[in-house]
Amino acid sequence: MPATPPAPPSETQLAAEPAPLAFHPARAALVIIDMQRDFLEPGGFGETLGNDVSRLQAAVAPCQAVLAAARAAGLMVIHTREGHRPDMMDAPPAKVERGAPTARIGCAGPMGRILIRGEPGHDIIAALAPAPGEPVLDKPGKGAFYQTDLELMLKNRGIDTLLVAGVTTEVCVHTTIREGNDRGYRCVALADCCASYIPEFHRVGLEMIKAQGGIFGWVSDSTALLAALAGTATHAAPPSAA
Ligand code: C5J
Repeated sequence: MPATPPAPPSETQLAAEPAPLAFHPARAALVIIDMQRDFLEPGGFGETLGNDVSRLQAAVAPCQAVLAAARAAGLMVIHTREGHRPDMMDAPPAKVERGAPTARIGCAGPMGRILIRGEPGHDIIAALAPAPGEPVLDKPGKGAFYQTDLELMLKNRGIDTLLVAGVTTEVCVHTTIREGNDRGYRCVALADCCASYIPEFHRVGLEMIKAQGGIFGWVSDSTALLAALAGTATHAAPPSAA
């Protein structure tokens, strides 16, 4: 006989735009997108594209704060990494060949082969290292749902709200939020926990999410999430999916 799901904990209110959002901590996941050395450190994929990677550092401390709060509150925490198999069978030529980087995906760099799984540059930065038991999702694309088991994990854990952090705002964060929105999740971008190499894209990327009544999500920040989670009980055993 199937077990009766435990009653969900009480909702908490998150200050967000375009409107506050009520969510159950046990049904929310913190999804930290691609906080990898390849994007944040010199010599990686981000720099080969001509970017100033130091711009992404602003998101690290806010991410650390929400990660600690999410763990304390018992939220599901998921880390993602963009990258490819060493044989690059999952890397579309159209992606590898695009643009004029100083080194393409798969080329040797100071942190190993660029954007390749198992290489030092593919690792998540030490400041945001996943804890044991936290899923680390390897994705070949920009969105965290594409060709991954993210949706299955979320469904099995009864998750309906995604609190999204990471880099870059207008690429992998945006794509993941758009994918999640289309699948029926309430997706919240945590503004100061996201960053872009191009500050204007970060600003406008967030505007796009919350415009038109929240056309594909909400925008909040680390301060608001910490306040929302303060005083919430530990929800280590979330309810099953309905
Ligand atoms: C990019 C990402 N920008 N994680 N990837 O290529 O946003």
